Amino acid sequence: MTQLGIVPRPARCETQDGAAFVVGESTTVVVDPRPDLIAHGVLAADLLGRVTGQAIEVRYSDEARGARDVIRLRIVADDPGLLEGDEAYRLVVTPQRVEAVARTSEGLTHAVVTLRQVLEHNGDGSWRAPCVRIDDAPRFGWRGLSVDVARHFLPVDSLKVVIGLMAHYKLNVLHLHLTDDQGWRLHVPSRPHLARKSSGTSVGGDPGGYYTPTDFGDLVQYAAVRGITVVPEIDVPGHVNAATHAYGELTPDGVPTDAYTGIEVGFSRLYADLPATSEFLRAVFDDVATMTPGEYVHIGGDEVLTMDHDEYARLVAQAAAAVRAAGKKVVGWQEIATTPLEPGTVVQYWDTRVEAAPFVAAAHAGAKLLMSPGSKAYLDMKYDEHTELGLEWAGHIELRDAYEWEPTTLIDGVPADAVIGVEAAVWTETIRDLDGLTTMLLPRLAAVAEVAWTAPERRDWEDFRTRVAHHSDLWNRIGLRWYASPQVDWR
Ligand code: TNX
Repeated sequence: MTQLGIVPRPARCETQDGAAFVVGESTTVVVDPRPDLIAHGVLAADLLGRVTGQAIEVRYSDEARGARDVIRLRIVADDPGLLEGDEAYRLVVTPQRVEAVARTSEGLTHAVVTLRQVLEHNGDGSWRAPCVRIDDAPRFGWRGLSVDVARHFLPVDSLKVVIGLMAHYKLNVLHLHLTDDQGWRLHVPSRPHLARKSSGTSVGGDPGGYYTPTDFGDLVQYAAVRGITVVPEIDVPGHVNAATHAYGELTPDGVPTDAYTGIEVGFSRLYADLPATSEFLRAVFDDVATMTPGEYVHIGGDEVLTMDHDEYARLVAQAAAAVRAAGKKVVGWQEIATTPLEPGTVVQYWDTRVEAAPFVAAAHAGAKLLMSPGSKAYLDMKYDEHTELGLEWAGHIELRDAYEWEPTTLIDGVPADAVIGVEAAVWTETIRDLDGLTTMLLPRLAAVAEVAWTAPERRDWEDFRTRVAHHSDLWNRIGLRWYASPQVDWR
């Protein structure tokens, strides 16, 4: 049996030796003449065409059932053969045709990127997909990547590359850490000085920037077309120097704080007793919620080192109330688990050095846990001591470390069904541009994606390392920088 390099590993995959579907000049993508499917056909043709280097035509048809040389995409609400869940898909490749079936457009995108992953050079300029039948669906509904655009700003075009990579690995949540001590990266109409005054630089005095509401809408749409929801994070009540720099009314003496380009954490804060604070929280979260079609808004809540716990809890409650009043659900870093939470709040676990008790209590009170353990899923950690970029506070994370962990047994006493999913995170204190970012993401993002997608009994390191070896070819063709982990025999 030929081994296909599909990552994350599908639930079921049967290959047949020898025969293949050839993607040639006359191959077309065929969809039913429905507006949503037409858009899908165009995206699929684009995704596949970029790999093969040849434009693929899209046709609409009701009569393509028997047609040859076609890649047919179908959304079928009641196909009994599909696995359970909104994101399930089936991909069947025969020498005559490729059939992709799903219940939703998200599922269909998973089928298309799977096809893209199995395409191989024929040697004569054409491409082939080995004959295969795949039935697949994800383990977790939240498969995320958090990107820190505050420490170093990342332009829209670079984020689109990241979104493309996420779709390739079937990740479906892009969490943007939009604000921190060093910069405020989203224009908020009701508080215009935030982006105007506090976006000019990045860590070390590197160039800054911010997203206008139009830029942000563009990102949200670009992601949505690829099955990805954007979760914006406004980090409060710590990590707020960019806010106190723009609005002096947020500080006790009314004087704006200085701009900050270092990488310390924990020193900045809001003040619960200032009248400007609650108005600020309400206005900012309201505006951000308005710009966000997704269900969730992230309130941060991490690393507040200069405030007593009561005041911290009051501020977290105010931020959460503002998010809920704007019709969204709340996500926060793990520290919020020490405060009273509404059921359905998502607690993002990151620091594995702390006690389990608050998470167990939060889970029993109806909170959900999102797993981003620093020692496994923080993709800004160095691979080893020779890695040029990155930090080391959570240790070194080689590819195998990012792969071999189980989200439901990370925290003693948290029931498995409280785990909503898995999120990788990449912080950008040391990462200055897209090349640096992809060097830290690849290949580890593929590993975390498999942890999030594939059932534990289907996960196996030896199997993963041979599959992921196929992926460098595409990274190279797209021109992405990546880290050649010595744990893989790259092809
Ligand atoms: C911890 S994780 C932080 C960030 C840093 C990161 C660096 C978390 C919620 N806070 O402020 O950027 O470590 O790895």
